[in-house]
Amino acid sequence: MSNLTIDADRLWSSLMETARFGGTPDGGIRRLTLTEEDRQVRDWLRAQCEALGCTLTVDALGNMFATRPGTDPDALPIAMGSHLDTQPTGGKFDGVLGVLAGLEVLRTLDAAGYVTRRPLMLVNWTNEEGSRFSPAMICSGAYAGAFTVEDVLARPDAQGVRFGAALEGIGYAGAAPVGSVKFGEMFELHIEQGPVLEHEETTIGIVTGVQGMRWYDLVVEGVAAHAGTTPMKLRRDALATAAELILAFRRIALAHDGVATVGEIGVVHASRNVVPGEVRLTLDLRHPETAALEAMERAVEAELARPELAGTPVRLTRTWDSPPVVFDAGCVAAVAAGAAAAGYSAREIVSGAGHDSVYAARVVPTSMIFVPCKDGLSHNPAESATPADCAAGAQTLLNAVLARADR
Ligand code: HGY
Ligand code: MN
Ligand code: MN
Ligand code: MN
Repeated sequence: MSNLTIDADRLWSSLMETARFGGTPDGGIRRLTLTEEDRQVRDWLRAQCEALGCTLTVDALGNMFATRPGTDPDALPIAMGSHLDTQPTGGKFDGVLGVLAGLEVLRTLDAAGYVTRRPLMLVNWTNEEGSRFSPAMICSGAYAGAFTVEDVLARPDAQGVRFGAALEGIGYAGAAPVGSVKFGEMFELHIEQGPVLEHEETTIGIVTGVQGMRWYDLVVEGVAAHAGTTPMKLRRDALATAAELILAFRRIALAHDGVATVGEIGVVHASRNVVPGEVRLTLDLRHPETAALEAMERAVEAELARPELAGTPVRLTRTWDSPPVVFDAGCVAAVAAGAAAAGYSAREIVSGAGHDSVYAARVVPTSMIFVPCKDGLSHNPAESATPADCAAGAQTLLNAVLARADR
């Protein structure tokens, strides 16, 4: 193992510097994919990578690949990366830590004049969050062949702006065909976005896999009616039914030891003195095992079929299915060895959150590194991690990558 050490202050300084692109007064970040703020942070990253002598390739979905040459130009690069986009109420670390830690690895090698045998590659995946354009991880998904480029480019946001138009608008519609930029392995550093590592006072999460996720859209169809003249027994109140469903989904998740989240609720043509006639919901179901996800989905369907809901029928559409993922044992071992070499406390963990590595793992050996975040909070402006933990994650990344880059 090399004795190269990342520069913790330089990493932290870049995390704080990039936090201004979309920074919000409450200390969070709102940097939705393919917005002006996203363009700013992409331009910043491009400049940093080019200053290190990397070659930047952008593909047709705006995925960015910066390659640092090795001594063997024919060897497949080792990739490090994550995403720069955030949730509308995002924080300073989700995604960007993985990109900036990869940049810190490149900076450390550059400062040491150290050239690896295999090239190294830093990746920024477009639209990991799936908040503006659904579903999440759609561009790493397209890279892995799970979505066509045409399908992605045509997807509209809530204002009807198509992905392709937004991508053109920020100048990151690249020439490289999606999937054409090759790498041999992927290592992604990310905050855990949950409370386990912090609770156990463990520095590094050796991520062995990612739980399965299914997304649904639901439309509850009632009848809009006068709020004053329509007796309770004669109402077809879509919002009352939606309220019952939200609690039913919660019971289903608890019964299966999974998670269920009603992410958005919209009352169509809402007005305070109109009985809600139509309500639209989103539902996010997750579980580490496919059989349990199936069982949860069947339980949701049974709930919607209850005779009591005949007056407010519900249309359910599954819009995304991301099966559970098991990461490559060799890459997982490289992360464990990278943490051990630096003397960090570490434990294996399955990711509750989705990440671009879910799709990277379909095409190359992949693993992830987690570091703790305060109170396990994420997708929240209060998201926070310590400089020491961020540095530990980056050092583990450097150690894991170097162990393979010179073989
Ligand atoms: O939803 C997710 O798990 C991811 O953070 N987009
Ligand atoms: Mn993320
Ligand atoms: Mn996220
Ligand atoms: Mn994520």
